Amino acid sequence: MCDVCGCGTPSHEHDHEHTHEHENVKTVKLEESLFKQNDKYAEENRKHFDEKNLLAINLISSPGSGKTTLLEKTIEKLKDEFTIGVLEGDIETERDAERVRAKGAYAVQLTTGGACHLEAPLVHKGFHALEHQLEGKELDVLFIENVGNLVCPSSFDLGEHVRVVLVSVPEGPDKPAKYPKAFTTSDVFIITKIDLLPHFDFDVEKVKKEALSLNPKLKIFTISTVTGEGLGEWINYLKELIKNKKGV
Ligand SMILES: Nc1nc2c(ncn2[C@@H]2O[C@H](COP(=O)(O)OP(=O)(O)OP(=O)(O)O)[C@@H](O)[C@H]2O)c(=O)[nH]1
Ligand SMILES: [Mg+2]
Repeated sequence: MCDVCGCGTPSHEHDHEHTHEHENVKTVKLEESLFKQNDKYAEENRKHFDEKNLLAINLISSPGSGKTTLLEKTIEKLKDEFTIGVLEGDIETERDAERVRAKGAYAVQLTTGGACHLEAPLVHKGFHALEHQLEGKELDVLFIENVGNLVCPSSFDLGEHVRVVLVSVPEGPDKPAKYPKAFTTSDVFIITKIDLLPHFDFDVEKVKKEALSLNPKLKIFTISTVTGEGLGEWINYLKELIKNKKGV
C-alpha cells in the first residue's frame, strides 16, 4: 500500500451512512508530517549531492514511457567520460537495475513493495548502498528512475537538482493538461518514442505549447531511442550540466 495516497488500501465499505470528519483530520495531519519528513531528507540528500559536486536527476513518467531505455542509451553515450550511478525505483523486481548495470552504470534497485512513488528517505538509503559499490570512485551523475506513475512522484522532492518528465507518443497528447503537477514541478519535458508519430494522432507542437503554458521554463526534447533522433541534443545538455556541477 502507498502510505500517502492510500492506493492499494481496501475500500471502506459501509451498510450505514455517516461522515468521517475525525478520520479526515487524522489523515491531513499524517500527510503533513510525511511531507515534512520527506522534505527534511530531500534537503539532506541535496546537501550530500552538492558536497560531492554530483548532479542528481529524477525521471518521472507513466509506466512504459521509456525511462529505462533512455537511461540505457544515455549511459552508453556518457560512460567513457563520466562515472554514472542509478537508483531504480520499482514496486517489484531488480530488472531495471540489471538493465542499466549491463550498460556500465553502478545501480541499486529500490523496491517500494507497493508504494507508487519514491520518497527521499529511501533515496538516502539507496545512495549510501550505491556508494558502497564504488570502490573509491566518485560519481559524476546520479539518475533516479522513479516508479512508473505520472501522479504521486510529482509531490515528492527527492533532493534532485533536475526533474525530468517523460511522455511517450502512444500515451496521447493530453497528458500535460490532465497531469499538470508533473509538468509544473519539472525542469525538463521529454516526448519519447517519436519514431511512432506516423501511427498516432499526436501534434508535437501543440503538446509542447500546452506544456509551456503550464510551465514556461520547461526545456523540451523530442527523442526516439530506436532511430536515435534527438538523442544528441539530450546528451549535450547533460554533458553541459554535469560539467557545470563539477566546476570544470
Ligand atoms: N518505438 C519505440 N519504443 C520505445 C522507445 N523507447 C522505449 N521503447 C519501448 O517501450 C517499452 C517500455 O520501455 P521502458 O524503457 O522499459 O519503460 P519504463 O518507463 O522504464 O517503464 P517502467 O519502468 O515500467 O515504468 C519497451 O518495450 C521499449 O523497447 C522509443 O523511442 N521508440
Ligand atoms: Mg523502467
